[in-house]
Amino acid sequence: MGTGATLRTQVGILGAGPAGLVLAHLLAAEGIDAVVLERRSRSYLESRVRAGVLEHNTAELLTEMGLGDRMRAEGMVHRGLFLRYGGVSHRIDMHALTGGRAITVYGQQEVEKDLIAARLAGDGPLLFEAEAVELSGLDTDSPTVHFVHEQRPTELRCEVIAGCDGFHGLSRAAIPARASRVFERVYPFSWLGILAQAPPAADELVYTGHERGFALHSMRSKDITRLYLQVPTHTDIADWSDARIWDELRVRLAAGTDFPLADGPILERGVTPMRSFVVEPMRHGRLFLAGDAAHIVPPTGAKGLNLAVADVRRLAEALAAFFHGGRTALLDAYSDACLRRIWRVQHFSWWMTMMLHRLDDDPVSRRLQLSQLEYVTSSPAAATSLAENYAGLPWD
Ligand code: FAS
Ligand code: PHB
Repeated sequence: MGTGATLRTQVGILGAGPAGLVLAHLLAAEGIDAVVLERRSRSYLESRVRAGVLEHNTAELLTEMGLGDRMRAEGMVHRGLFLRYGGVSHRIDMHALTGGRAITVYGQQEVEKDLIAARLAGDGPLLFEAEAVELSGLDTDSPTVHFVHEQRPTELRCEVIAGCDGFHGLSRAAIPARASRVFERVYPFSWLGILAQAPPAADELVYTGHERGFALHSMRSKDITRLYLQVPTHTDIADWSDARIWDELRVRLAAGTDFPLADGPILERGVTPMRSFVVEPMRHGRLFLAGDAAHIVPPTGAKGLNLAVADVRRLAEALAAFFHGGRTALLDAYSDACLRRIWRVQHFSWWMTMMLHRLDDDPVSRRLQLSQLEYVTSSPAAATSLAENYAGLPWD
């Protein structure tokens, strides 16, 4: 790397997504210095439409961090969700089945706006359009992030690097292949997602397992609906006209008097591939991975963002013990402790995906899915299992 400026901090954080920014805020509350490097612009992060569901734990943590005001004002607390099949919606009463836990529907871009505003208001440095290009010294106590900002090569000398740079980031690749193991399952379908200027057809989320395929009705406000369709892998969004999207949604969601799906202008659309992915361990020397940099779940369980927050809550606690007392036990236990929750969430996301998506043309598969849907919507024990995982199991 060329010799540019050199910055110094305690923790270098790659990525200003939910993982990086929640970590930065938690560290600031502990008086630990961090610099956040983000390759994209602020406007990109604040407009990128992605996750929409905050687990009970995540909403509580944002509130505890003092970042929950707008979420409480504009987000929608949902105490239940629907599974819809055979043209009938069956409600899972999450709140009753979990002793009072619920989800909050609040778009990821809104969470990003709140986190970015808090960081810029005084928590510490957040550099946009600053791309990390190399990590060095990971096996020393003074690793370095080499990055480019405003066309200038710069070095960030730190004591710890947090790889919060997502699935396509740099940090996971900085771990030598011999020192890590990847677990991956790519599903033979994707999700076509739209954001529509149309009032939601129901007060809560509706997941459907139609014989033509999966569909999901979610929302962002009383005027904005978020909808998803299972489509074949490598689907080209250009092949799906507005009319085709709405027609397929109406069929799969069995739109009708009890589910008046209203169409409207499509404000945003995209196709997201579906995979389960985990890298083990989530640490290499002084580099710690968190969030999508370490794992990807199929979005059927609405877990991606929430799992990222669970990782960094644990990492922040471990870094506080390290910087305030030189204790390394929590850092040494970080990866295994995160992976226990990650695999629980991977299983739940896989389970929801298998129950609700068209898997193949085998009629046995369909009968097994219908039997499972009938069991989950009629057995309190089965419904409780779905409810406690969907609302988010308590953090340990
Ligand atoms: P993120 O990917 O959010 O953030 C990583 C950041 O690092 C990015 O801003 C990136 O620009 C930056 N970065 C990367 N490389 C860098 C480098 N070299 N230098 C500096 N910065 C770098 N989850 C759900 O729960 N529900 C959903 O419906 C859902 N939909 C999704 C749709 C799409 C298209 C995608 C891609 C993901 C979706 N997810 C969903 C998952 C998503 O919400 C993630 O779980 C969540 O963003 C994870 O947060 P982070 O780990 O912070 O990673
Ligand atoms: C969303 O509202 O974007 C959403 C909701 C539930 C999911 C995935 C995405 O499982």
